[in-house]
Amino acid sequence: MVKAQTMQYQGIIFDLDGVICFTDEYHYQAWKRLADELGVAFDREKNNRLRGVSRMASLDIVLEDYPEPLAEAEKLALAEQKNETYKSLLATMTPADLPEDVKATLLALRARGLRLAIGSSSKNTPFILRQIGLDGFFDAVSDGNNISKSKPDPEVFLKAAQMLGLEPEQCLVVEDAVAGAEAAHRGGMDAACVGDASQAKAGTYNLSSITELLNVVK
Ligand code: B16
Ligand code: MG
Repeated sequence: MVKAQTMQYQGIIFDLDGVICFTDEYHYQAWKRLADELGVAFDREKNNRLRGVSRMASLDIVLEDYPEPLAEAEKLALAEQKNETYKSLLATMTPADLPEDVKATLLALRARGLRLAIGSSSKNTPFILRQIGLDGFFDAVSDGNNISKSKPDPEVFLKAAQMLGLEPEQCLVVEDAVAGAEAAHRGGMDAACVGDASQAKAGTYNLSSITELLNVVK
């Protein structure tokens, strides 16, 4: 999967949760509260399986050990309950929750003339970007509100590339989820991975910090 070192990317598509900001901890807390109420086991290992996965697909994973099947309407209500908890945690975020290394990396990439986009499965993307002071910063935002298939399907990244006016192979995806890295590859894009996906060696580049992006991208 490693491309030539001379690869010139023109656009960088950033996953949001787990890359730009650490809302993954809030997802964990919100799912944990729901799981405790339902009496099903839920831990950080299981939470890792939810990275990049849509809200309803995440619920199915949370309910794996639930003793009886639930009707669609009940599942929608549970997903909504989790989302309300999650949103109340997001409401506590401020621009101070944008990590300094992420901010510095974004500004350095922009100064190099790269086009920058978000490619996130989250329907809460606009709210999160406002909370951390990045509303209007990106050249394109593709998120859970404009896709019909979640990662590992490449739809969210292909739409981001299209919004940037670039071909998939001109874009580099930055991801923390194995499902997200797979989505990038299936869309014909390279992936630079951090966190969980980097540990799993799921990327074209497996980084130990986001600032290493500045070595990968010209
Ligand atoms: P929401 P990403 C993903 O965001 C999260 O990693 C995943 O855990 C979550 O289930 C999904 O968004 C949907 O989020 O419930 O807010 O619509 O990593 O693709 O930025
Ligand atoms: Mg993520």
